[in-house]
Amino acid sequence: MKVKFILPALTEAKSPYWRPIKYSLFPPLGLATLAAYLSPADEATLQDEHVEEITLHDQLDLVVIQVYITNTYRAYALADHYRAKGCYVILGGLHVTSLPEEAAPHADSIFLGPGEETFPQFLKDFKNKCPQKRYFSPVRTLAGIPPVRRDLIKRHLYLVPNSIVVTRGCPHHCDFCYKDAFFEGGKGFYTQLVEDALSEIDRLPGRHLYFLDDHLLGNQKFATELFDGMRGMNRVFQGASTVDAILRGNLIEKAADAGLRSVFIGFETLSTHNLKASNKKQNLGKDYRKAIQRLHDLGVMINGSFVFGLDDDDKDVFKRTVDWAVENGITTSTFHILTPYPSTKLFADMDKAGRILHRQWDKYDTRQVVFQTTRMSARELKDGYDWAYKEFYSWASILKASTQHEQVKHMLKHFAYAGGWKKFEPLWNFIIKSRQLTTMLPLLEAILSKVKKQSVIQAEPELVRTPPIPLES
Ligand code: B12
Ligand code: SF4
Repeated sequence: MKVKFILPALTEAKSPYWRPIKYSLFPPLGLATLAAYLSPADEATLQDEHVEEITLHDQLDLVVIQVYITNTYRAYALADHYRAKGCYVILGGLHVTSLPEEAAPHADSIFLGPGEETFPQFLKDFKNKCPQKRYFSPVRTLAGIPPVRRDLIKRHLYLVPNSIVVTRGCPHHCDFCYKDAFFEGGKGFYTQLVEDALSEIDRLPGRHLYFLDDHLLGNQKFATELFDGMRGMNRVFQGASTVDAILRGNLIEKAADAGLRSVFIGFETLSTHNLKASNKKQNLGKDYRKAIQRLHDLGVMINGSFVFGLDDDDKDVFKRTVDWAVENGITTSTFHILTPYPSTKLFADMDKAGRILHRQWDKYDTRQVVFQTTRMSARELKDGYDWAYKEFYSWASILKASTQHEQVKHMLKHFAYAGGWKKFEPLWNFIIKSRQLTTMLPLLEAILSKVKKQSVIQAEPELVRTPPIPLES
């Protein structure tokens, strides 16, 4: 059987905001995960429209398309194209799960939620010529999943070919997050077996890993065993956590020992009212500064995530937030305009209150205002968001934030990392176009080298001037 897996381009990849470096970061891990369920006799290809052109003239038995909110229209167009040619087309992923009725007319079968149970079931049904129209599985486990088909990933097209997920979901329930909608009807947080996760890590070449898990430290027992197992594997890695997990016990020390060098943290807002209103309970009453200090002491850089436009935000929120991030030595920041994804509690509440301005999903990219604001106008929100990015990534701010660290090496790394991410766009474009991305990997690994507490005098000589990889900025 001939099968093609497609990650359609987010429409934005063609807009003036398009940043080649951002879309050449990670390969389509979800699709490579699904491809592992094919039989050895099947012929599989995987195409990621962010980094290559989709071949449209091929004749296939099965076309598997992943739909995110921002690539929805492109995904539907590709699905319609292949169905018109007589190929069997299946659609799944976050947006299909949120709005199955919208997706169904574009597919032969649709899939709700994670695919580890439903996709192999579908393959059996398909081979027996009795595929269902809709698949949903309340069973959620990662025990015994086959190894991700990394052979289908064109590694040379990505800066971070070694992206990995060892858990699914998150233990928390923030109102604006995709998570509860996607995992509805089954477990919302579960992990791989530690041995399987360690084996997958072992199979990955090089040193650098990027864990794309929503909350790598979310299950204390699993994370402890994972980090213990990773000690001595000589890895450097990046991942995401919450403030409370960083403050709890000694897990973060174990993570740093295992090679954690930069962490994505959802601070989201400095307002207690906003935290309460968003059900972001795990941040409530938590000492952000203490968590930051702990990470800095461990030499771990921070990518802070912030949301603008929550109901308690006024026009001063942008300056307040940027000043705070700079003063606290946050290395990179990811700012978002609040975006109500369909099927979230936030969307339901806003829809009920008549605050959803439109349903053009390609504009739901966290850079545009799609809802009725309260304490400032939509224009003020958009301008403030743009200003925050500009201000945070000005050389003056980067310099000021870098000098908040105690160790010289940490200061230099911070400066190189933040500057490299936002200030050398043309250079990145050149590197991507000339297909040289993989040559940057050793530099990335070097910049993520360990900062030792005493290293004020002994800064390691291999410090380089390169790439940062904040997830969503
Ligand atoms: C990596 C990533 C990216 C990467 C690239 C994506 C890639 N190469 O896969 C980059 C950095 C480019 C990116 C960009 C953006 N992203 Co993003 N990203 C992620 C992230 C962190 C991980 C994705 C991943 O690999 N997951 C792990 C794999 C195993 O899971 P999966 O992909 O979901 O696949 C599983 C299932 O969905 C299912 N499945 C998927 N497709 C199909 C198809 C079929 C047929 C079947 C059967 C099953 C199936 O099976 C898989 C195995 O279970 C997710 C968060 C998350 N936890 O998923 C956000 C996430 C997907 N991103 C999101 C958003 C909003 C964005 C941005 C708009 C944000 C921004 N402001 O920058 C931009 C897009 C900008 C634009 N141009 O429009 C949202 C999407 C919300 C939604 N409802 O669609 C998420 C959920 C983050 C969040 N918490 O809100 N992102
Ligand atoms: S902590 Fe992060 S991943 Fe978990 S529910 Fe909240 S926003 Fe989503």
